[in-house]
Amino acid sequence: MQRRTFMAAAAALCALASGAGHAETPAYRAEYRLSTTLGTAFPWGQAGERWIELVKEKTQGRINIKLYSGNSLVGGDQTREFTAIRQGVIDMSIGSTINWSPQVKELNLFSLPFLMPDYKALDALTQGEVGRDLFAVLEQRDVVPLAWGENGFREMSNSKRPIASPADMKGMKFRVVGSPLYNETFTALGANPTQMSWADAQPALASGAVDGQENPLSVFVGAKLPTVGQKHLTLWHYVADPLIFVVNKQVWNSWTAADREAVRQAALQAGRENVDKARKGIAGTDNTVLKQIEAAGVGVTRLSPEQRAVFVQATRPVYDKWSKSIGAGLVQKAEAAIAKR
Ligand code: X2X
Repeated sequence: MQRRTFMAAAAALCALASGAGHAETPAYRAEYRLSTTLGTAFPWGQAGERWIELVKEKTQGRINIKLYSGNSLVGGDQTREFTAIRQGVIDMSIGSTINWSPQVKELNLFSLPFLMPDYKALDALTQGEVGRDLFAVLEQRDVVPLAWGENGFREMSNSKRPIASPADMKGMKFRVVGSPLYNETFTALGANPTQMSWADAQPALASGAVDGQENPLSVFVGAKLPTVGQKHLTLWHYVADPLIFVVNKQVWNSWTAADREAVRQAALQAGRENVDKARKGIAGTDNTVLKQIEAAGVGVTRLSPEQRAVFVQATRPVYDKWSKSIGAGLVQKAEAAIAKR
């Protein structure tokens, strides 16, 4: 009896030793691929660099990551990024909610026109129950969401004239991003929107094929849009796109628990730093970025509450229609969180 117990225990120990050996030394790849849309001239690309650096440090070099900005792993087509992460073409990403919304309809929440009046409203969503709900949606799609970052509030610029009312946008050609919601918003305002990738947008603006665009001020400045004739800027705060740090689920599962935690902590830290950087010179009392923009000869239009209300009213049917596809429950939860902020 004693002898049998001993033998069984010895066998179990052997199995454990070989099994544990595998668990502790999974096959790590020499390099993992991290996708972003914007490069290191922008807070977004810098967040990628920072995540890479922090992961390397926290895993003592066990996880090495290379940055592929410009969505180069999907030929520059940012609307294909989410699918590529699921398929394992991309291992990790810091992606905009807008770019993933064609596949994850709930992410259109942040693109509902005039849902979020200010940064507190944006934070109430990403840092609260709505943010957790959205992470749960992503978890069901073979990606592991780790942290929030920020592209920012998207302001409107054009080469033709100042815009203070939808009437000023009549017939104007706007480049919009890859969610049909944007086409509908700009159409409701009387403009002529055309959807294209960011890679195509810059030459289109430079050649005058399109008159205007909408992007956060950090992008307006980083991409030097005043040098391609974008001389009129309207601060209307109509939508904001947060960024989300994710890892492909299979890749995630191939790492040890300790390394996963290191990657998560690195994402949370890089995310916090990214939000601060994205708001620098734009939010609160620090308006150095706006001063820089005005110094470059750009006319800045700030909407009065009455002027803003006209835009809100004109886009309300789009808001109502898209609330249904996003999920009425989620939209109501978001509205309640914003009202309470
Ligand atoms: O394409 C854009 O406008 C950009 C860079 O802001 C996004 O990727 C959503």
